[in-house]
Amino acid sequence: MIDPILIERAELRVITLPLHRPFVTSFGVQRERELVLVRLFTNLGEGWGECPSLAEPVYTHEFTAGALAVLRDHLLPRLAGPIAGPSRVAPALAGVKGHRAAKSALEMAVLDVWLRARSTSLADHLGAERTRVAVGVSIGIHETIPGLLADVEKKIAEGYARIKLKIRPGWDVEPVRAVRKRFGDDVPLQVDANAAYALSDARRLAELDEFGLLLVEQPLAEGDLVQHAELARRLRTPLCLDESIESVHDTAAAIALGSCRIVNIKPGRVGGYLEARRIHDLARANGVAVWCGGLIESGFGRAANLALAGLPGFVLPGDTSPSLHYFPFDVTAPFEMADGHIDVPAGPGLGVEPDPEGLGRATARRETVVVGR
Ligand code: SMG
Ligand code: MG
Repeated sequence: MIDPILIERAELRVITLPLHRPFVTSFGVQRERELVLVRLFTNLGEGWGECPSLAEPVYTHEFTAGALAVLRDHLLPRLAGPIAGPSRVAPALAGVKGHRAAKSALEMAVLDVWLRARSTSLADHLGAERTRVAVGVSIGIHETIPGLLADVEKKIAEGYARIKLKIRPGWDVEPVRAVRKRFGDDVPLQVDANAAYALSDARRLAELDEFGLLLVEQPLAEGDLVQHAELARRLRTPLCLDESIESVHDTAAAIALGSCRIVNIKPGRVGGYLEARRIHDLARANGVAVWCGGLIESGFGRAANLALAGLPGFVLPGDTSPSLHYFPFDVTAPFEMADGHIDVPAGPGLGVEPDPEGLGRATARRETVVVGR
């Protein structure tokens, strides 16, 4: 029997990781990756969590300054008493609406502390069955088709198990056609619209059906479960939801309505790894495939995502590319990809340690919040 966790203090760090090149999606251009790391100091030791919100509220409502404020002023104070285990974190924070990425960072850090105290890996705790997972890569919107083809060629040569192209109105059928023409029909290929279309674009989107895509990810707005169900009836390509799925509750509604056949699970979008597992379990029980999405996390978030991606219902390659695909350096030791796969971390907790040099370089600012006693 291990004592309950008592959080003494938390260190909130804003880190900035430079990107090799800007990452362009239908909602904007990311030139660097700013995110918030949480380090908890407790009676049982330390743990790390990552809040993968963006610098601006353009993907969800969360953003760096808001995440810092909600962590400091509203979430950490709710964790001031003894915490019996990681499963008690979400209920303790439930009084605060939304802010799922910030909540997920705290649950992740508590998992890290608690699992280290038990010498158990996150992968084992979640029920991962694989020791290595297939890795896909997400390719942003390019200015030209030749530029895109050169990028895709490089990623195929690096051995990625699947290619995802970002699309938006004006950059959809032509780039997909060009990639198929150049690299053939055998490349596992999918597209992600990040909510850039409306149901009135159904005909345009149906033109993608001839390319044998694995899926079309989040074509319509996040609230459009009913419209996605209608679109699903008009396309042969399976629909996958990302932004629309913030909880197991949303997943149940999407499945009941027929809004998707596949779900992208991002722990930061759904409030944490335990909710992510519940979504996996529900989807699996209903024959809905899931895969692990990415929010350009640092090595901490990527480590935890790899653990999740080891669960049996994760039947499609995830957006879990090694961090050096995006960044010149990371805040943990970098993961290596071999044959399109990365090993699931096996060490206790998240299974990764901070790299003091990378962490020092990336840290833009930090503050300490006193939590208990
Ligand atoms: O982490 O490799 C990654 C990025 C994967 O394309 C990716 N994520 O909607 O699925 C998505 C996007 C959101 C990126 S926001 C920075
Ligand atoms: Mg997406």
